[in-house]
Amino acid sequence: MGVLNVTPDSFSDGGRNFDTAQAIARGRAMLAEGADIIDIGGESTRPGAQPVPEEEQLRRVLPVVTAQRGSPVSIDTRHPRVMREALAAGASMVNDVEALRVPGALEAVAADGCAVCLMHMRGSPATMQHSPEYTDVVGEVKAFLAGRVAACERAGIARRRIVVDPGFGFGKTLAHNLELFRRLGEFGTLGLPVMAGLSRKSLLAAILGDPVRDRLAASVTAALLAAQRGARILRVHDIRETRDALAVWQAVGIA
Ligand code: HH2
Repeated sequence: MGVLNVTPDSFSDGGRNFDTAQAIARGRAMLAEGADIIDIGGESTRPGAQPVPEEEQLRRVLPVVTAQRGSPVSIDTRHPRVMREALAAGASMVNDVEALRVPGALEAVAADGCAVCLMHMRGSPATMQHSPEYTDVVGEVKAFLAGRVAACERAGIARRRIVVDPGFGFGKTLAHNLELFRRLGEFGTLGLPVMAGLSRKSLLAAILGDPVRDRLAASVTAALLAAQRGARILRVHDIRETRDALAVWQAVGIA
């Protein structure tokens, strides 16, 4: 899954694809590089980010979603109206960092036949990195996701439409992120495909001990390790490099 943030302030590609024509070109380039899905977002959810009004999100994302019609497009939003309008414009997946907890989100997804990614986040982007605490991070994140899957099923969203994501960097310390990463395979017991988003995240900078250093090699390594731990969808900025790493792994095999 290729990340396409049509935002001025996303932590990694903010500003680069804020222009509509630029965003459309980047989406096409990612497909050409081998992305299977383009994940289009109009609101940064980086730590400390403030919400973007729905009207402004729609202005940012709708022309880009419409232009990618015919290719698999996911809309990265927690706002039900943005979900509905992006689905009407041709998106076939909703990727929600709030796991459809905003009132009206379950109904927006249930009314469509789209796929959905339910992600775990503790708190909100504005506050999530203020000393998050867990007694058993893997158990708590899994229980949260299982609860959201049950809520989806009650709302009429079939399990076959659902993907789950532990939400790396969303209300977690480095130790929490590493524990989740090490034990990512345990999410397989939920019986649903797992998505992992580690690309260029600050947890990689923390591992490297350098906040400004390029995170490409670390991101590709993280994607490969996530795939080896069973992740079925990798949410990444660098498509070609990630594809190359996966190709080598797949050619060698897992034996
Ligand atoms: N991470 C980000 C945004 N959406 N969705 C899922 N399912 N999983 C993730 O890990 C995830 C996500 C944050 O990354 P990015 O979109 O690159 O930055 P920003 O939120 O600043 O736009």
